[in-house]
Formats: sequence, structure tokens, C-alpha cells
Amino acid sequence: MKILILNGPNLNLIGRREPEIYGTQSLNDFIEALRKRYPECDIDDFQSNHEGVLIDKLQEAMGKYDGVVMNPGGYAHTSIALADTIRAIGIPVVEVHISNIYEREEYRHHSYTAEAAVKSIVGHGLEGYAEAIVYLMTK
Ligand code: CA2
Repeated sequence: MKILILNGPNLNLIGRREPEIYGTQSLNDFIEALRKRYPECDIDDFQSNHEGVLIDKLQEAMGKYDGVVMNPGGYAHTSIALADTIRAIGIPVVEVHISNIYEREEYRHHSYTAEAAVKSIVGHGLEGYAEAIVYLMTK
């Protein structure tokens, strides 16, 4: 099974800033550990701070990946364009948020992209990415 882990803006900073919200491990280290944990999965990953680049990457995923694990970062709360792309590509997308967006500022409570995703996992820390992979493998 081929899976793309797609991370949006500022997720490259995880582990370096705001450890009380996002923990101390970097996303790169965690994804490397995921590859060892799920050797049956072929896991690619990509991070961008740019909405259009994330849209391009989702479109390019068509015919290439069986599933996408996506943390759209702050774009979850603003981007109808990303939600449209998730609906368009016909690949299951599981949305992950490291923090519990429903217990934070009100402007984080709604996610446009989660409405288009097959599943949303929030507030389970980095482990949420592992849960998303297991969901895609067993779906
Ligand atoms: O909880 C999540 O995974 C989020 O997607 C993280 C986003 C935030 O905008 C979403 O509402 C929830 C932020 C990405 C990380 O931003 C940082 C900001 C400062 C220091 C370190 C990371």
C-alpha cells in the first residue's frame, strides 16, 4: 500500500516551538519511525507552507497513492480550495490534527478540509498519524 503523508504550513517547526501544544519530537523523526513501524506500507511524505503547492501535490497523488494522511495545518480552517481538491481526487484522505482543535481558539473549531476527508483524527498528538495509517490499511 502506498501512502502519502502531506503536511501544511508551519508543521516543519513541530518539536522546536510550542512544545506544550505540539510536543518535542520533530515530524521528520516521527515519520521515519512510522516507516520502520509499518514496513508493509510504502510511505512518502511532503510538507509545504503554500496552499497551491499542497493542492498540486494532492492532484499529483491521483493514480500514485492508495491513501493520503493530511495535516492541513491552519489551512484546515480557511481553505475551501483544499477541501475541493480532496473531494476531486477520489483517494481516501484522513485528516490529522496533533492538537485538539476543538479545545483551542474558536477559529480552529471548524475544518473545511475535514468535511471532505473520510476521517478526522484530532488531539492524539503525533500518534494520530499512525492511527490514520492503520485506518487506511484496514479500510
Ligand atoms: O494541531 C494541529 O495539528 C494543527 O493542524 C497545527 C497547526 C494549527 O494551525 C492548526 O489549527 C492545528 C499549526 C502547525 C504548527 O504551528 C506551529 C506554530 C508555532 C510553533 C510550532 C508549530
